[in-house]
Amino acid sequence: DQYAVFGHPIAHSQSPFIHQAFAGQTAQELEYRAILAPTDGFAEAVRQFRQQGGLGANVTLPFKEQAAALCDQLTERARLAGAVNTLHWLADGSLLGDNTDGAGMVADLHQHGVTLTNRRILILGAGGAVRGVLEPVLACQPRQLVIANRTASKAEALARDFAGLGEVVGCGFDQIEGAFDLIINGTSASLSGDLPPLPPHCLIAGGITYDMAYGVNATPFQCWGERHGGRLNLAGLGMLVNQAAESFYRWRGVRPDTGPVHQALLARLEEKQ
Ligand code: SKM
Repeated sequence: DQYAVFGHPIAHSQSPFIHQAFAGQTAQELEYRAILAPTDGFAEAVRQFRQQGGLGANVTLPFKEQAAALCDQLTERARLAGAVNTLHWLADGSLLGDNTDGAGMVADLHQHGVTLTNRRILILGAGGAVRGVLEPVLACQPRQLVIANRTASKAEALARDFAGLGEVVGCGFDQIEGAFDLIINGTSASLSGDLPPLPPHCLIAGGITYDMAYGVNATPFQCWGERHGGRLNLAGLGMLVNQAAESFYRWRGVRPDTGPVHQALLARLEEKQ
């Protein structure tokens, strides 16, 4: 049985390692490979993969929106995300699109004992990564979700799109008010070390920070959390493993144990460094 991840670039992807580990653990016979699709040839690459017997695939940057357009049906969370990271060909040959990124992040937080219900949450950024996780976050019913972005109007527009799902407001970085139980970084700035400007007391004492990005070492946003009294300052490697587990479950009907795979992945990244 054949699965793959499509992206451009794709060499950095840990998905083949993660899914092969899941397959070994659950005794599923499958192959999972990384496919570099040309930037203007995503649909064609997917068509070829299907023709060669592909049953499902993950999709990463920059193809998630194009993947959504390719599907016959979308899950509600993928429709709201406007993006698909999981393709699944159903028995009738139709293509279902799902987005497991937000569920993966929420599962990672839950595994660390962090619940979102009734919390005041700040999310930084208003791009595709943030849009992709809003439905699962709001499904946990936080007390309030504030989306902050350099360009306030983009955050406000995103907040309006999700207003039906809970208490959501958008604002600029300079308009952040009060303190939050949890701050999630969904800007890509973190990787370049360029953190969004945050007011000094926006994290409650003993609060939680979560960087959707990951690296071998602590990300600049994790370091920010440590400096500002964060009790737990997580990065996105757990999200990566958990979104993969959600995809794997959709394809195979089996829930892998993410803990040992997360550990193995950490060891692998450290070794590569
Ligand atoms: O949404 C995930 C995607 O499923 C796989 C991935 C990767 O392989 O790096 C990253 C995220 O975009």
